[in-house]
Amino acid sequence: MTATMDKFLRDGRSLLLAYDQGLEHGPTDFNERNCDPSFILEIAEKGGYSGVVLQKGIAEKYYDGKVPLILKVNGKSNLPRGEPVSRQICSVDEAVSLGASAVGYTIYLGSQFEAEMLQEFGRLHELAHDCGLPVVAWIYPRGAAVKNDTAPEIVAYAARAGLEIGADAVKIKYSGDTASFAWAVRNAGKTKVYMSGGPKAPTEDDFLKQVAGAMAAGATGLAVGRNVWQSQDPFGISQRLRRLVLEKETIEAGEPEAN
Ligand code: FBP
Repeated sequence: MTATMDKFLRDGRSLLLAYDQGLEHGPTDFNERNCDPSFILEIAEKGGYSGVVLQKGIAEKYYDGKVPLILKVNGKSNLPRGEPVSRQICSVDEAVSLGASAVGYTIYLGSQFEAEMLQEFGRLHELAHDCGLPVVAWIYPRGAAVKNDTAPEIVAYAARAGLEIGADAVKIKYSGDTASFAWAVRNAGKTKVYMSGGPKAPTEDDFLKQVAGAMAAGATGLAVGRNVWQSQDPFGISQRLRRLVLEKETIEAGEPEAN
């Protein structure tokens, strides 16, 4: 069976709000306001997001069905040292019962444990598609073999790997400029490409220029977390992102430092 990202697309574009950082990074990312999952779901709904990304514990206790859910089914903390590996911690059946419209899985391409993650992804892909759920691959080249995870050839490799392994959408880091990101998008073929937000940019305009660069390169959209819910005005920046991504407004694409 095949599965599509259609539920997350509006006129070919999509804006996702990511909130799995509590596991990936810990509460160091949070403040009094954004550590509350209900606040994030409010941003997702009122901000007009196409989807929200949660781990299963948050989905189980807080998800209200107002915005389509991408359930992250693997994850890890940032405490272990050494080569990164992220294993599956939630089944496709659980994702379905939690109301997910897609599942997400992170692969650290280039890690010593790449083979384990690729194999697990293969099985997940089969089971998810059997249930009609699309699969979003977070492909983050990482580990001792990867010197620069935002180098254009590495970002393009991540995009291509997404297509090769059957991802319906791939989430990759920005490569720093429109031309090199366009090459990554080209290599992803029919796999949808989402730019990953990254740590909070020095200014909102810096971030928006980066997003504009990714959209000009042909990306489907953006999967963003910290640049929205760490903002002083999460609803304001959501509105600017919505215009840029979903309403196809154009601003000059800048070339800030890649994250
Ligand atoms: P951000 O916009 O906050 O970077 O979120 C995107 C994301 O992919 C999250 O889904 C994930 O938790 C995080 O980045 C992982 O960041 P990293 O592994 O680069 O520290």
